[in-house]
Amino acid sequence: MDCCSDKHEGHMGKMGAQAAEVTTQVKATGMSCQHCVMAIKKSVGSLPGVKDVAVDLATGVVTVKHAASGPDRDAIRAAIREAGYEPQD
Ligand SMILES: [Cu+2]
Repeated sequence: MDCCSDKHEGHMGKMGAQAAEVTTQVKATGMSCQHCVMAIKKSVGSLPGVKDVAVDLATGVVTVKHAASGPDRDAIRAAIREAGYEPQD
């Protein structure tokens, strides 16, 4: 039964969710406390397809776990900017 399972990840829905999950990291400036972390998490987390958002205050790196289908890097950057912070890359 596993002869072609690797070809079906893209349209297996829930079953393939784990394998289809990707991580995007965007560096941002302006974050200084837990309030900022929450603001970023709320804004980025509201994008469709996002499963988890982590913010490292020390490095300014926002780590987003999301579906392979999206959101793309630009959408994440836009959400960070919308929350009031400046994406750097
Ligand atoms: Cu803050």
